[in-house]
Amino acid sequence: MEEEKKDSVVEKEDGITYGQVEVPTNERTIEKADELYTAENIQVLQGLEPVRKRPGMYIGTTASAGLHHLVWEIVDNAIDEALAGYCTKINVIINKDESITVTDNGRGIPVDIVHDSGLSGVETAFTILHAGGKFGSGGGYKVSGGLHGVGASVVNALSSWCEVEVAKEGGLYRTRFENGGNIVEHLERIGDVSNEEHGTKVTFKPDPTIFTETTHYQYETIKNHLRQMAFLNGGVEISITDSRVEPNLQESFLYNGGIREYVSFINSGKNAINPDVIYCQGAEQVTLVGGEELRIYAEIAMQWTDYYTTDGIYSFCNNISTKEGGTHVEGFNLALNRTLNDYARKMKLLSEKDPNLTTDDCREGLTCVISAKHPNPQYEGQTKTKLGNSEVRKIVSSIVGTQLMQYLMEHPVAGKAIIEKAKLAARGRIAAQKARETARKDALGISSLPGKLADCSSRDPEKCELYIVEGNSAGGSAKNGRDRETQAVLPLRGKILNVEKAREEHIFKNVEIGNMIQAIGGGIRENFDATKIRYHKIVIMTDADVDGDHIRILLLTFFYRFMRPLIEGGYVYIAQPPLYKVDYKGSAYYAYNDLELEKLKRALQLKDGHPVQRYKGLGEMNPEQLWETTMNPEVRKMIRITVDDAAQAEKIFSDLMGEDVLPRKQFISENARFAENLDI
Ligand code: TSJ
Repeated sequence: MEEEKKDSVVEKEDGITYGQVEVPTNERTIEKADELYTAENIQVLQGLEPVRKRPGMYIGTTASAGLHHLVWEIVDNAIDEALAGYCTKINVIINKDESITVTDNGRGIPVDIVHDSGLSGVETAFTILHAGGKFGSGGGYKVSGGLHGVGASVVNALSSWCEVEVAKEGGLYRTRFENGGNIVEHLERIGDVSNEEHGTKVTFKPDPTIFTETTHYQYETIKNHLRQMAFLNGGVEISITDSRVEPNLQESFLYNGGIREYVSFINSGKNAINPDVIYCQGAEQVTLVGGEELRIYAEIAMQWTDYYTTDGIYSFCNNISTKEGGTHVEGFNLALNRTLNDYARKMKLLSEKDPNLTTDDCREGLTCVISAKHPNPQYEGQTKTKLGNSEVRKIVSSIVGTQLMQYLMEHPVAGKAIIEKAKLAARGRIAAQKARETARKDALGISSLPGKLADCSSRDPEKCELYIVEGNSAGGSAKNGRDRETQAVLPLRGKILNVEKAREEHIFKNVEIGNMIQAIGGGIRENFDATKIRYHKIVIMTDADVDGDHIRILLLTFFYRFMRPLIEGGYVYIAQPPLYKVDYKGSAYYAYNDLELEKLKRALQLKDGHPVQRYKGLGEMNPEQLWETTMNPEVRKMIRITVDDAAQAEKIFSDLMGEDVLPRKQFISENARFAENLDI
């Protein structure tokens, strides 16, 4: 889905129009004489048509994610102003008509005429592609920036209308664009403001002819993103208001502790090994071959918990999540491993004969946020979310190497606890290795599919579905009611193991878990291979009661920890069995929630007191009913599980599995904050 970002040097065509102004052709943009520009900075004026022609090139998708991407782009610009040191507060409002307003208290976008375009700075930013940075004076560089690093002009191009107000140097200015960025009101001074008042206000309405799938903004999605931005940019207050509901929803995020508070937030509800979050930071000036000076900044916050997982590292570059890691993470791993081993030897916590701790040993239970800011980031990897700049490796490793060692020397109690945790991990690793070997031998012995699995006959994974069903009786109904060609059924007995709380060696001995691993067939953990899975839909089917909720969460946690690509790839679903059945004139009608039941009663004009059956469990349905309501692809409803923010997912799972029951209840009542409803 990701498409490559266009080169910033664009071949110019004849007579390109943008806004309503004709651009002279065959001229390279003249750069300001007092600024040194490299080839990469040379930009050619270009209108907005390419954006409307191929929106996917600029925002990835025109589905819900792309719709939200527009907000991220605008907010990024305000965050840049904050990083430049001129803005402390950003407000985001979802308006009643699903337009979005973003305001900041920065300097205000420049209103002077930009020589190259003949337009005001504001109009230039909003009507010329790749105009970002053109009107910016020297000094701070743009470090923020969405996945594709495009700007206000892209948002404007994809909006049915867009209004900008700037308060600056005593004046209030305003301009308006319509139908994909045409200027309908040029920037004009419309009033006075006090000299202390300054800032930018942008309101845009996404164009429904572009966003054909949905124009509905998700409060939770925007809230989570803004909270993440507030964590990554400590000291900037970011608020969200949802004006679509009465009373309005409003939340505000301000973390003066920045990523330290991010780590605390992720770890809340877990038991900490070191009580304080350890924090390292530093910047380095790098001189490139051409003599260009770059300032690279990195900060790292870390805290160990009594968890057994090694995937608690959340890395970012320029506020963008680097899901595939990269040089900043490599530098961190290197320094972490070296420092903990050096410290452990120095403090005699590891004896001469003990082997070194591995990186995974050091990472067990660790929650860590790594945030780098780089003026010229290079992204690699399958999804272009892997930081590639090699100079970052040394910068991060030197920051962590020095400052972590210093912290440990000054905090010997925490230091000892961390080393003991890593030593425990090493012991567990060796035990797990043995358990795995035994498990492999066992598997070789049987090498067949689990006995309880009623497999489907098709061998085309794309067509095949695996129903994981709570209880043997529901399993029986599902086996008899299913489409034998494409639907397989694996019944589970009772509760499955909580993998969040169990050591790996126990996990591998658990029968139910072994059955699922065998049935799905893609392996686990780092050896998981999504191309080998035997079913492209894994459907969790549990009762609509407390036990069912719990089993569902345990299963999701298992998939999240052991087969994460299954969740990331959108292969996991939750079946939605009906809650009610109404018999009326010889036919059966089903309702999946209370609202539907009310609608149904009205539609059938049922008298009060007409009998309604409330299903207490799947077992109450016979095979035909189960097929008819829950398994038949023509009519069933399923929820597809998605995860787009790893830290958020981590938080959800640890909340869910933690001792505290409240988050679990809340999760269940909200029916999966990270799940999107699909009618399939
Ligand atoms: F994206 C956007 F353009 F729509 C947008 C920009 C949206 C929002 C909500 C804020 C902003 C924005 C831009 N806030 N603050 C600024 N600052 C500048 O553009 C700016 C101001 C002064 C100077 C200067 O050198 O004096 C330079 C810049 C880049």
